[in-house]
Amino acid sequence: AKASVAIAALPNTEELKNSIIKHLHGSLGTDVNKASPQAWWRATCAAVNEYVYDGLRNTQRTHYQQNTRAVHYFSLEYLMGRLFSNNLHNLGVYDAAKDALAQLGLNIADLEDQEEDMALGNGGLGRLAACFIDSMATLNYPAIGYGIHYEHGLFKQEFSDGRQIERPDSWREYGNPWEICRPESIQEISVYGYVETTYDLQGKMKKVWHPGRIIKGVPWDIPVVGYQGSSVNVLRLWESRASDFFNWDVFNSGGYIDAARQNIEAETISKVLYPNDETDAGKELRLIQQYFFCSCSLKDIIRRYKRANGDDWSKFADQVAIQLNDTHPAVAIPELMRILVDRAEMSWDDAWNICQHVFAYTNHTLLPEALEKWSVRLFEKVLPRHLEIIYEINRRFLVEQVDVLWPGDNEKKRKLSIIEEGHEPMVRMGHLSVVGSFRVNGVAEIHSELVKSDLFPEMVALWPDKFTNVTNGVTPRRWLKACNPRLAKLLDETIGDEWPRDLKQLSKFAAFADDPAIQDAFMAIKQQNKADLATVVKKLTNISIDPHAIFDIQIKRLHEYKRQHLNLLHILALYRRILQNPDYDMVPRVFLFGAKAAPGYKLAKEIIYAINKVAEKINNDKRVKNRLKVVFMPNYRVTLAEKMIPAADVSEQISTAGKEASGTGNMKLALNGAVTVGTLDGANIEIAEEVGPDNISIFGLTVDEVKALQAKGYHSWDYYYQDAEIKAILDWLETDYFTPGKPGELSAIKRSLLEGGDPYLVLADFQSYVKAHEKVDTWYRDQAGWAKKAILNTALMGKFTSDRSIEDYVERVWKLDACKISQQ
Ligand code: DL6
Repeated sequence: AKASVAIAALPNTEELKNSIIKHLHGSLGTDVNKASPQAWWRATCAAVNEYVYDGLRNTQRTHYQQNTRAVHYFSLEYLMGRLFSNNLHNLGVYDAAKDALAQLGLNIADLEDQEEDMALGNGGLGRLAACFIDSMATLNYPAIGYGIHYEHGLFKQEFSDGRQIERPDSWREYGNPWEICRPESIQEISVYGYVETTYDLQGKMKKVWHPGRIIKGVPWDIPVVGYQGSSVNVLRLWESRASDFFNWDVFNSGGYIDAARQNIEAETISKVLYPNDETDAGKELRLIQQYFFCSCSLKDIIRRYKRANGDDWSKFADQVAIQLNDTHPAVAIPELMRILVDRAEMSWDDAWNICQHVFAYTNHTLLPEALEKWSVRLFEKVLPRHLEIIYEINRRFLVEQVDVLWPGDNEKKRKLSIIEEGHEPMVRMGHLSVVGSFRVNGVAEIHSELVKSDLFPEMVALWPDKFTNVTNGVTPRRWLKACNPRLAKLLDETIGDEWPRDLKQLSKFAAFADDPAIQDAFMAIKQQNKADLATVVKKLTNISIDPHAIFDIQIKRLHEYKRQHLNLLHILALYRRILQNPDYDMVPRVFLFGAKAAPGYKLAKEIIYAINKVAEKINNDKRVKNRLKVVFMPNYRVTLAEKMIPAADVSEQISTAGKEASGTGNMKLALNGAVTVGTLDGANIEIAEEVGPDNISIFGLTVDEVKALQAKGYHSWDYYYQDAEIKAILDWLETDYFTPGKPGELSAIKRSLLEGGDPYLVLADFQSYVKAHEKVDTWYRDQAGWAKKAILNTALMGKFTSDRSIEDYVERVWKLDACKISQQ
């Protein structure tokens, strides 16, 4: 019932062909005889944009006419990947475009490869934001994504003798056909300076912030096309520039160099995405990035609100919901307070009442190192007025909330204070986010429980109804329909074509799990996808892999808690068994990795190096007889994920229980028919509930067991001394077997697991993990049985669409109405 099509008429093959040629001539200034693939790609994008813009205009006009309540998604990261095939699929013109291009003598896949990934994010959090904006447009919810228009996205990864090298990512060096600059909506923001306390004639105190610098925010809009053209929403990304006003002054006084320097400083703000874990470097710049995009976005929201509602603020909280994607945009809370109290001259109580009905906060991690804190000193320097506002929010919170529930309890006040005391006092952004929001959610059932029990138990006592869960999801348009067209076609033929917008329909596919014809078709598709991936692997790494082996895939950021080194230890165990027993019987396995390590994260980079060195040895060892292959794919990103996921037999989701908030790769892989080897962590638990114990291989300690083991005292040395296999593998890594002539090159892993205390319990889970893989090996030998498991994984993944996540946010948090778009 919600379906509506924002675009009046979609093109057929002939019309698209004509439009592509028209743009080749009229927009690109070239000709069919000499156009490069890049020019063809741009001309095709321009042809597609004619329809996208039609939908965009209709959507924006309808929202304005109906004065709709909207959600504003504030995120420092959007990991969009490529938009070409996604937009064609969502418009429903992919086949028409493919045919049009074929008639012009072009292969659509070659044009797809012309596009750089839009990698404005690190990993799960940024990719989730990208899936969410797709779903919000598909479900016709009025929504805007706000973020930063980074000049350089996440670094490109290369390997040099197995070591990670980072190269800059200049994704839009030659422009990006999907974005529109909107100079008419430029905003100016202030930083630095000092605060003056003044009094008016009635003796009323007023704070005046005299900023030290003014920066211009230039918005770039990227249309977000909903599936079947439902709505076309906008992702608005801000680029920083020096303010004209400020620059002019300096320039006039003869300071050419100064003016240029100030330009560079202002532009630095949107220059680079911070790879997570780099928080120590450039803290000041990172805080300014956060404030820059929050302030520009709030001003943009207020401008739009005032255009529809004038100066009457009474409906603001009815019209505006703001979702904070982690604490990165938490500074939006004091910024809105500043705008309301200092600029709109509202009373503190009225302003706070608005804030508390506008903001909601999603927590994405429990890892202490990822919970943001900013030094009071830094805040005072960069945002002096905001620090005062945070102090006042905190004072009232401690007096009016904490002291009422726990009178005179200073320990509680110390623990709950937004300001952490100590040698270097800090602003706790998590506390600020909880205090300033009306809803707080975690991203999987278990994670939301841990947010309540371990992270914010006192906040729960203060506001029990504030906390909720929204389990993550992924868009089935990109992560099945577009990336796995063969499986999508089989689904269309067996269960109809409604599943991309109603993923629960997939459950109908379960009825075919025992059907030999569908089993054969499903496995044949997997085989073709694996053969395609083998070609990509050969091209990128020069390693030959056999598509008949089990493809066992671990793709995610590199982090100790995600335990790529546990996977490596298992590979070493298999290799050792093969060397000890030349007839060791196992189904041939290809272990594939894809992961970037934060540039400053030493151990993560050592793990990459070790995997590459072990891979080199195993892949060239004739005695292995192809039972084992190990591949580390360079430069893992969305586009590579789209090639790896459809080809996976086994999905590695092996984090220490309690550490992975949700995971979304786990959902994408299972959706494409991979069987998970996983711990009871994050959304794995909910995946296991959906697919049932016969179709997933669970291992390892549970959250409670992890806590109990750590409470009693975990001694990794015990596992080393008591388990001969563990000891042999770790000792092996210290020799020069994998790095001839250079013993000790791979010893970092052993050191962290023994001297370092093995903080993520790799050794404790090792044998259980080995058994989980033995189970997979046994399962795979029965091909019909395996086909059934794979089919059921796809069929029972309906819960994990991001459409369901968005409906949960709408119901539990945003209270939005869908808006049917009318055509002009
Ligand atoms: O919620 C999206 C994604 C989860 O699926 C991952 O489990 C979680 O690790 C990730 N969290 C982050 C943390 N960043 N910060 N802050 O990326 O979020």
